[in-house]
Amino acid sequence: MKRRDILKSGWALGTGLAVSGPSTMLRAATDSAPVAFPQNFQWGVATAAYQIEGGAREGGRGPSIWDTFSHTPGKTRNGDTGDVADDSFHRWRDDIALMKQLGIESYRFSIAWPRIQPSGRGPANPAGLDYYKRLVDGLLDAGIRPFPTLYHWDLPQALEDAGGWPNRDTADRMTDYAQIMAEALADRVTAWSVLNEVKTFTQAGYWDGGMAPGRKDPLAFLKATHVANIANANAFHALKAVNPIVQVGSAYDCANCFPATDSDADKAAAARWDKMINLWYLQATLTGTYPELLPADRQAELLGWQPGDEARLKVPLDFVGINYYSGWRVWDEPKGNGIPNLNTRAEWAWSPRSIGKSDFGWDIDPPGIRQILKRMQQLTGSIPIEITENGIADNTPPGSDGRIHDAKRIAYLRTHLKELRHAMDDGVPVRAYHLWSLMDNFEWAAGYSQRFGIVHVDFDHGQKRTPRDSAFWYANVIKTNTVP
Ligand code: GBH
Repeated sequence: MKRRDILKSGWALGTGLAVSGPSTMLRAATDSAPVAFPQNFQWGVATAAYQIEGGAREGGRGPSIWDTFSHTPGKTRNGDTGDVADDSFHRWRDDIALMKQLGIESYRFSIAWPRIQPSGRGPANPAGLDYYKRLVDGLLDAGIRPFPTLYHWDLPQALEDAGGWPNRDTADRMTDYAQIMAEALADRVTAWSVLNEVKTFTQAGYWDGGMAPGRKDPLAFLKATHVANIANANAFHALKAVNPIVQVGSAYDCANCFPATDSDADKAAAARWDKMINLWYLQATLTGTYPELLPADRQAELLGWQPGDEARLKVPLDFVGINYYSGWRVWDEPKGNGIPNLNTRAEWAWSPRSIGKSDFGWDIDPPGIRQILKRMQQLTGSIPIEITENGIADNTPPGSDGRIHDAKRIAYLRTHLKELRHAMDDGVPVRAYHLWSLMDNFEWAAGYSQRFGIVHVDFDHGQKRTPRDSAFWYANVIKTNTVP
């Protein structure tokens, strides 16, 4: 079967499923000639507040669920925390200078809610606002588009103490926070992203417990999904109310779902998992409805659905952000998994056409980015798409020549960007790409063990930044607007 046909077999089903194919053929397909990108395509990098800022107790910042979680023994690798991280709270000028040097055009960063509202409610903390105003002004001076995310997982601890994401009040708190930020930055920010990976923070935070706040309650997870979807729409309205011309979207972690075997049961399970992870959030936002998955007669109760919620969920996003890394392997699980009707077991970071693994152990599947974009476009149609994250953990240490030859990262970027360009040829309206990440940072539960940066950070020696080979490679892609 040809690669196109492999992908088509997934699209035709409308499920994002695909069957495996010989990986050598896929490699050949992506190793061809250089590809040029459209003139106005935007090249960016991404980071997130808790992963890079440090300054955890400075500037009046309150505690977030990630402070609590990372300071709880056994939750993160080596007990690592974001207390200092990359110290970007103090070194942001250097970071901007570095980006300028590399020719970065768009910087996706996140705003720490607990810097703005230390207890998640009430008036804004001026020192917190000042930090982001200076950052945004610095970016504009450097000719870089500031592209803030309102929520990249650092919920004020006080809001978790009040029930967290399963508590409907959190969606209203989000409205206030979004309004504060819109008023503070409306004259200088033209593109906003509301939530980062609502699937990951609800699922890992409330169902499997591997991330903050670390709860293991499938029914709380379901409620959290609905509250977060409403919060997403609330923030959209709040941002638009202050300045209707701003572009507002959200970043969704989308992934291909591969049945573990050819059995009909596993294929059906993969289709259910696809609804749960790829549609449950984005479809709710774009249409006000959930995919058919939960028992129909229990859905309202399971979600805490209230009359009028369809209108509360639905907003016309200006763009859709997609984070892509790897895929899921999915089995039917007749015993169930705590979510009524879902009956799946799913393993993250797998692909039947893997061409190798990242240092994090995630399967590398470059055609997967084209496949997932085609799959999501069934829902998003002509709405512009921004790749809000894509990248790889490549932990290659500095060489004896002082340089860092991260060849695996360069190969990853080259193949994924070419597949992305193919998706654009297929008609997917992608207008920007943000590489995760500008620099090594606090990789959540994995602590500092996984390095995603095109810039190396020496955490033992004053957070010294050293661009890797991939940084120079990416700078050249940006300069030439072409992937070699
Ligand atoms: C992104 O998430 C994050 O946005 C970013 O902060 C992070 O540093 C980067 O990627 C690299 O990891 O935990 O059950 O959901 C990572 C995306 C996380 C999504 C793991 C799938 C699967 C297991 N993935 N998740 S679960």
